[in-house]
Amino acid sequence: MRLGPDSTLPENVAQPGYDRRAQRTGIVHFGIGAFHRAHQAVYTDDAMNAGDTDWGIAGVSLRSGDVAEQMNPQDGLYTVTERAAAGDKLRLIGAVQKVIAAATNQNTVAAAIASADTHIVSFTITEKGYGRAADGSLDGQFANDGSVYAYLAAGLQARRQAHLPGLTLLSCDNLASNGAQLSRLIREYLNQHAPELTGWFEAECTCPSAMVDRIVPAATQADRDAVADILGVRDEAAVFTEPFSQWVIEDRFAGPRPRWEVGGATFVSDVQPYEVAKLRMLNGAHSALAYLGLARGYEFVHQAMADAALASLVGQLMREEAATSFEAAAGQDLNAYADALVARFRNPALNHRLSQIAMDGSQKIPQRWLQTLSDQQKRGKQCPALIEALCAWMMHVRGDSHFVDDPMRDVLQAYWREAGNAGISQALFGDAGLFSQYWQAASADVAMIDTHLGISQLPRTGKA
Ligand code: CS2
Repeated sequence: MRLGPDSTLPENVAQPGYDRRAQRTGIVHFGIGAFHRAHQAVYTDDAMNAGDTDWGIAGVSLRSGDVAEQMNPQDGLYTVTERAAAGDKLRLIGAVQKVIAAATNQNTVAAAIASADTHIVSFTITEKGYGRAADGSLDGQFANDGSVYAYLAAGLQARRQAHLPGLTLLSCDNLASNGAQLSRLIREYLNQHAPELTGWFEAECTCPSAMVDRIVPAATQADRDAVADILGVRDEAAVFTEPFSQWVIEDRFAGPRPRWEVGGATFVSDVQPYEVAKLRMLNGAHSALAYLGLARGYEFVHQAMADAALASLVGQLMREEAATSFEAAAGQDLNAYADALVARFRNPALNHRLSQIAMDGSQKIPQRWLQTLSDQQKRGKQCPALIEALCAWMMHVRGDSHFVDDPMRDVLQAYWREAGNAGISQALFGDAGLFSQYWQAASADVAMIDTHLGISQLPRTGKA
């Protein structure tokens, strides 16, 4: 039996306290993966439990129909399991109403965006989903019919024609200044494909930035089996996460919004210090653990953290390199933040795979590492921990003995082949290097990279 509105669940599983059928759809969300279901949808559920109405979520899945198949037969219902050493806590979430598989339902997506009930379109489409070229502008090839921008433009066009007000377009991905980036990319898309909409978009829509945080390891079959044992029905859309959750949102909405603050979200005029702290400290440490940990044969984050050498490197990366690279907000205690991150990484109940974090490194390291390196370079400070992590990433993408999951894999491996071991640091981070717009390595950095890569011990021809 599948989970559904008629399922009778055990008493210790918290359930929506509102009438789901009486809710209109107020939010269209692109990228309805595990992260959204464990984060923004929970805050929305909290707001609805507190009495807010008409913030039901229509999820859009861009890549495959899998999520639609997981969620629609369950009427959008799913459970969130919070995992801590002390045990698991389950909760049923009712905020998601349906999932639209975009590829086969293009008009339905546009109609959802153009509905008078919709006020917010939000996004968790991962770093690569934004289709940014190396310089941050819109990658022309990406802006095809199946991109998020094409769906958005069709929906906005219909909205404008119906004389409906604009929307809040809310990025919830781990990009620096995610709202500003989204706004720039949409504008570029519209300029090229629907120039008549650009003025309306600029006048009527807003793109607030947001810092989102919750660790959500990908669910396994064993996780879902364990939940079925507890629930007595199968939940194919179940998500598993940590107790911690944070959401800091720039208070710049084009229209109404749910009271997400009921669930602990905070609204601020400037998200940047929170976003930068999170990207450079949490995500920066995560990526370091991923590449260094995988190279040492670990599988999960908590295992890598149990390695004293790695824990110490991550401490140095967060406290001495990342935390000192930017101006904290008033009252933002970065040392306490680092302490809390260490405790979260050590959560033994959360099997967070290093390989999940290692994915798409080319899209992640600019905002997680390279911007720190660049800011510290301006202060004349070296970052040995980050350099060590960077080397582990370079070796990782060379992919000698494993599959590399990264949209730039072929480019990066061609760089390795062409530049060879002796030239790779320059090719990637030198003058005109592939990533030089984020950070250009000084000669001392290049020397450090070469030492770490053990250039003299490596075959000088690189990968065949
Ligand atoms: C992780 C993030 O997969 C990754 O790259 O660093 O998904 C991380 O778990 C979240 O940003 C935590 O909020």
